[in-house]
Amino acid sequence: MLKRCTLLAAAASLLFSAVSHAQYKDEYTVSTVLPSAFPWGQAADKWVELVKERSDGRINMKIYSNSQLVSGDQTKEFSAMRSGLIDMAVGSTINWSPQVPELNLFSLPFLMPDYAAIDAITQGEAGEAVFAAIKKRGVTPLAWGENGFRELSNSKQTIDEPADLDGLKIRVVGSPLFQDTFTALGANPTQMSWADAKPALTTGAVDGQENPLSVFDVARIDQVGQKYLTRWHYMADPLVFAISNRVWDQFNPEDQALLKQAAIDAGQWEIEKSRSEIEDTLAAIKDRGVEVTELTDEQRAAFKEATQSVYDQWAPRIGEDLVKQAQDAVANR
Ligand code: X2X
Repeated sequence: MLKRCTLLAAAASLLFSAVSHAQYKDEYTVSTVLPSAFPWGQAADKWVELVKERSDGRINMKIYSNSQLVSGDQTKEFSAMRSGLIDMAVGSTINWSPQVPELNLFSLPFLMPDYAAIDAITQGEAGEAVFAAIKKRGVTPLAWGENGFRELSNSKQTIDEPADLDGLKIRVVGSPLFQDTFTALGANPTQMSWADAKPALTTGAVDGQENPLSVFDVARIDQVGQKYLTRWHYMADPLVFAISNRVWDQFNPEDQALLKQAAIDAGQWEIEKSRSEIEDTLAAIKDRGVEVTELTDEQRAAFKEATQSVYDQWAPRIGEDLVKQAQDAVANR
């Protein structure tokens, strides 16, 4: 009897795995903005590699970089995932913030002074609340990665106080929050995709931009006239490994756990790697003749002060409680 039961159970489980396996796609699309030459693309590569390895080749994912699945418009990536046009993505909080207002949290100027502050938010209750907000809007977040602290570059002059930004045309991406930050600083912000950014810098349609050092370095932003770089660490954009709810629900619980753990491991690997490379990246940028300005605490405080209005404008949209939770996490880090 026992033997028969065991056999039956085995047959049932075989059948179940055959059926559930049959529902899986041959290949899942993974969207990214930046390709493999950048830490962001490497985070996605690592995820794909770990999933393939741990599933013995049952779950295959293919990366489409340069936002090509949304014709270069990175602010449409989240909607495309929600509607099932894209299965998975490793995306920046900035690019998804038009659809998930809570993600603007990370864009609040000077909220996170250092890596420990980022971790205090992402790894704590505020991070959980942000993940819940993403899930509610149709996408399942699995893990955090990191694009990095975004520094300011321009083609005109050294910037070490807000007045230096006066009238400068700055390329920004994503959320209207950036319009408000740069307007508060007296600059003239213009929103455009990453695909349009380099051409705009080349022609001088804009004077400056903000991106992590790794992006400045790999994309060779110095070659399009960006001679001045200010390390103001005004914000950092985490990356989120995520999967459309519709696709997520098709995986059995074991494979859901596998996908999630692989994302966590890939994210941790990428965060550590990109943080450890930052000094070398900085040296490489300086070697190419870029003038790098480090702000003193006082100078940074002046920028912080000048952008306080952004909190008043945005805390209600992000959620006052979430902003407070994040501020407390930073204060207690
Ligand atoms: O467009 C940018 O600046 C980039 C590549 O950093 C993002 O996608 C947020």
